Amino acid sequence: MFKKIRGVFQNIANKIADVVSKKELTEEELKKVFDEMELSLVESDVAYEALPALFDELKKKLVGAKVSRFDSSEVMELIKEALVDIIARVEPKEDLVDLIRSSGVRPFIIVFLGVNGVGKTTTIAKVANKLLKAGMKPIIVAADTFRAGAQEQLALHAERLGVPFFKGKYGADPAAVAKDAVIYATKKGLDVVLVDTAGRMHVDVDLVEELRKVVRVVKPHMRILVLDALTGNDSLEQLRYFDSNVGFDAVILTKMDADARGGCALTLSVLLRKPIIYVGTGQGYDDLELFRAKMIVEKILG
Ligand SMILES: Nc1nc2c(ncn2[C@@H]2O[C@H](COP(=O)(O)OP(=O)(O)OP(=O)(O)O)[C@@H](O)[C@H]2O)c(=O)[nH]1
Ligand SMILES: [Mg+2]
Repeated sequence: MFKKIRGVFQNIANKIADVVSKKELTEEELKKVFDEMELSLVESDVAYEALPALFDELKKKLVGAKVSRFDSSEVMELIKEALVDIIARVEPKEDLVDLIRSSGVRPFIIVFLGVNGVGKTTTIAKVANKLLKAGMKPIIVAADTFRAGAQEQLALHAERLGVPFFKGKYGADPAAVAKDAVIYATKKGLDVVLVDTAGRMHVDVDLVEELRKVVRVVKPHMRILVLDALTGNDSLEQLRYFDSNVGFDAVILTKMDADARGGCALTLSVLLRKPIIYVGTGQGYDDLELFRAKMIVEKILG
């Protein structure tokens, strides 16, 4: 995991350690090293437009740092601190479970959004598992009434977890299905409604209308955009597309366990203005971790 970006930062640390063997690091020296490494960073999925903010944060920690016999492991520690500061910008204030509990809202409605294949359905199962463990009663709703197999996949997760499952007929209006599910959940005294939506392509105009309608009709308390770490810079496009067309409140970043490059979390930390609440770290129900800057940096830099 993250071999690529780890190598890049190690390289930066080595180069810096060379430059500052006897004096403190200047901004010009840091800039030179950073410029040399720009391409490698971009190849590790750090978006080009995220580079200035990354440089600024490194500058704060490294320029003027005076360490006798500056060695690369010390530089690495400073780089770690800089990355923690950047990534902490998108840390959630509290765990989703606590947020739901303290909201006092019942049922708390969450709509999951995202392009096809990013891991929405799997993530919903993981969130349901988390809620169950916290003693809450979730219901899973299939508002993807279009794709063959979408409902079955969700139904199977619900059955395995022992969570109620709600679906409409194939081809039914997803917004109506979601609304019915909310009415059902209210009657049954359930705590959280988890609505799965159709993926397809993010340039699909009909889908956007469909998602907007779901949001308009069920008025979710939270809209979670699911992004896939493996899609690298495409995830930036996805979040901008969803931001301007549907809107979202928080992100879950999936497939961190399978990500060899590692820059996606860093890019999102710089450019996202919403919290990343969890990261997906595998295919099992327990493979959903709270997003914490220190933990992410440990994963990235080892
Ligand atoms: N390694 C790994 N695989 C994951 C993770 N999350 C999801 N997956 C896998 O990614 C694939 C797609 O996941 P789905 O949950 O079906 O994705 P989706 O967004 O619901 O897809 P559509 O319904 O087609 O839009 C599945 O094989 C999942 O097991 C994760 O955190 N790590
Ligand atoms: Mg799905």
